[in-house]
Amino acid sequence: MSRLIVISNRVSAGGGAQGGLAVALTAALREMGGIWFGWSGEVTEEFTGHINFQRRDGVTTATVDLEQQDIEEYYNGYANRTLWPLFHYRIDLAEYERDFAGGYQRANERFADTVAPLIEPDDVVWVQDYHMFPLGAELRRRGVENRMGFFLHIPWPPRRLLVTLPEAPQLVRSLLEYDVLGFHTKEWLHSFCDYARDELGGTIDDDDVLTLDGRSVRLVAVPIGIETKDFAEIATQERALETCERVTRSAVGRALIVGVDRLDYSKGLEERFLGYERFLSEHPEERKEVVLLQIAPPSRGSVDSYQRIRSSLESLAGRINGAHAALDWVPIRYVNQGYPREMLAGVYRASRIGLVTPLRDGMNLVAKEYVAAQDPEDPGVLILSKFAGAAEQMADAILVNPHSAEEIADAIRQALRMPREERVRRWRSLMDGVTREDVFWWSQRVTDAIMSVPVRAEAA
Ligand code: GDG
Repeated sequence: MSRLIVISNRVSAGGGAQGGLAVALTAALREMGGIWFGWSGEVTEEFTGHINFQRRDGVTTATVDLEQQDIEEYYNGYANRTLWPLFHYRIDLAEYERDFAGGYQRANERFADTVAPLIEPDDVVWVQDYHMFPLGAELRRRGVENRMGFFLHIPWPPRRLLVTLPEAPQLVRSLLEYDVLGFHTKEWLHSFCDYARDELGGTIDDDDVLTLDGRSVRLVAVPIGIETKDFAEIATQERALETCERVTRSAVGRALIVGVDRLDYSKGLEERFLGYERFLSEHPEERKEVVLLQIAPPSRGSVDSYQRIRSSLESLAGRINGAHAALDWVPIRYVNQGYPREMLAGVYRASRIGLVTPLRDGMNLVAKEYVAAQDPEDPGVLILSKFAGAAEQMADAILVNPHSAEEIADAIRQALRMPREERVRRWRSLMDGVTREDVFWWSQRVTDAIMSVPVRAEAA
């Protein structure tokens, strides 16, 4: 029986506060047995490769500490200041530094050195996300012949943008060492194919198998989901209902519009505020009927562009509130902190509109959580960006162009006026999708795809 080796930048801390991805990977690891390997989040004076093993929730985790220079160049540098902006189409923010690229490669070699001895012959290796593109190739170099898959949680950028990355050809070639490459959507998969075909001369057959330099890799589009059943249940339990009531009371009869996003420029928060401002200016009669509650826990505070977005949002919220507030009403409640999942579920349930308008997003799980938390008898309306991966599955949301303040304003008005019957019909169809294609469905489909690849040693 094959064990599963999950490799990702960070390993879940376990416990009850985990997000959907951690829950799904933990479930897959529990079922197959195996190890979850990654960076501990800690810094060490000198890299030793010492592994800290722990057993949590029936899963073995194995973590290593990194040197400060690795953290600066690999994590804060190449991952967060080069790849993240570029893969979210923001070449204006991407920094192309050889030191970052070098540190990224070095950290991946260190991960490979450390994890390779833990991998047994029958194990299936599943690497997660953009921090670890070259890890598969580094493992192959160390003689690992196991079945290996990679899943990308963010978009794959269009070819015309990717060519700005000096290391793109090597990075993409290194991906050929995996057996399976997973993306959330067909769109990201096709962008990958465009690059591999038009820049590198690869060929792609009807089954989405890419062949390049004599190597073949299977491409799959499998959208990640949430732990829908649990989340819907949480939303009806005491802590969530308490929060729901508290937030509803604080809105004193007004319709709540909710946004929940890590404070990140990809999430379109400034554009969202401007769209809401447009709604307030265009519909003065409806102004005092709504409140926007934006929850935005800070992330990656050490990277400059994140500090910039934080101060820009603060001044935007201040300006909008200054221009529109009344004695008994503030249009935007902007909360710069995180809340436990149970409370988030309650906030979603209390909100008449879920406003999810990223400029680019690999998938976007908030959209799915919002749907799962609704009261089936009186559900709210999801307004969703066309440019989130989730839009491919969620056609019954009101889909908007997040760059257009007018479209956001129109969508808010449409949602506020939507009759209950239509809200129920749209929600039912969204909820069916979110239930069918949940996070367990996702991890099963991806692991099945990796397991169906013949083992190299046998194939040879
Ligand atoms: C990446 C991709 C892709 C947010 N605030 C709080 C909180 N959250 C939770 C949400 C949700 C998660 O964080 C955010 O997930 P998203 O999918 O929206 O976005 P990213 O963090 O950018 O994730 C994304 C995802 O990977 C998975 O593949 O969908 O496209 O960018 O679960 O609820 N959770 C708690 N308190 C908060 O205040 N507890």
